[in-house]
Amino acid sequence: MYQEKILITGANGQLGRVLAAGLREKYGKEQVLATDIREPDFDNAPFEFLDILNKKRVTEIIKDHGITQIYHLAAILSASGEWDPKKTWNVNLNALLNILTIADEMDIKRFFFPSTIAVFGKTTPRVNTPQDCPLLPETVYGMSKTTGEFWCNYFNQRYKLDVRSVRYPGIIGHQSLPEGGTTDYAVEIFHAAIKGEKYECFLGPDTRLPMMYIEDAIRATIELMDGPSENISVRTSYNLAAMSFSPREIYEEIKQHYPDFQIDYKPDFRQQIAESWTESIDDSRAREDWNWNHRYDLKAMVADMIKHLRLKLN
Ligand code: AKB
Repeated sequence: MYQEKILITGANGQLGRVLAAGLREKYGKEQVLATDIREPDFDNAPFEFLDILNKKRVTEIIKDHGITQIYHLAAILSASGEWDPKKTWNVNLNALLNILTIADEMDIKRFFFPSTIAVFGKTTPRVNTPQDCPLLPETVYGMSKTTGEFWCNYFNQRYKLDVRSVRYPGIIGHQSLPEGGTTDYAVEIFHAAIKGEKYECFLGPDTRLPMMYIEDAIRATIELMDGPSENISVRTSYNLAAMSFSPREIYEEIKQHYPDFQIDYKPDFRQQIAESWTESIDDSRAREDWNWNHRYDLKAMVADMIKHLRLKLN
């Protein structure tokens, strides 16, 4: 009987660990191989160390485990990417090119590439950003993801590799604290509120960005990968949206649960990155092609985050 065998790279990150759990629920624990450069701290399911720049090891793992689908999540995010731009390019783009090439050579059935709102720049329409629009990213992370989208499209057009991708907004989840991103404040703020601490926000109060609850992000990923190939009309990356809010707006919503919660705004270098992105996204192509629909708005997301984090932190 044919069984999918799934490889996740960068599986210890904010998305990876929740995606691995979701895919294990769907395909069975042994069918999903998590890999990362860091040891996992969360479960004892199949795991291998993998430096994504080690092409030989990537090939061996795919071969040894009989991999049929790849979710290539390994990447350095927008804020930490600026500390070492060349390393970021190497990890985010050169490693992608390697694994796309291997995927094509080894007949991988489906390949997932996570893109991001960081592909947008100051020439992109800021409100209701369309699917097809000018991309002039200002971070090396955004540059690598934009170029990555073009390579994914190229591998699909030229070699018929079934590559699928979404442009994730900032992701909010209770499972872990994200590291190195510009949207990380939207998770950190919950930890401060629940611990009874004042939160110092590294973005200004009115910086609105597209955001999504992790439950929606994981469901979107699995639904996109499940859909029939002929429905997938975008092979660069789909715009994907759920909600948009500013630090002030999420603070006000959290205050409904924690009336004494306090916040200070001390914008740092991440403010400039956030300002180069857009505010809200038109994701109608995803909604038309594979019936994407978000479930969580700001209110529902805040209530669910608090419910889960209260149990975890208290
Ligand atoms: C980041 O802030 O770098 C990421 C992203 C929006 O891709 N969360």
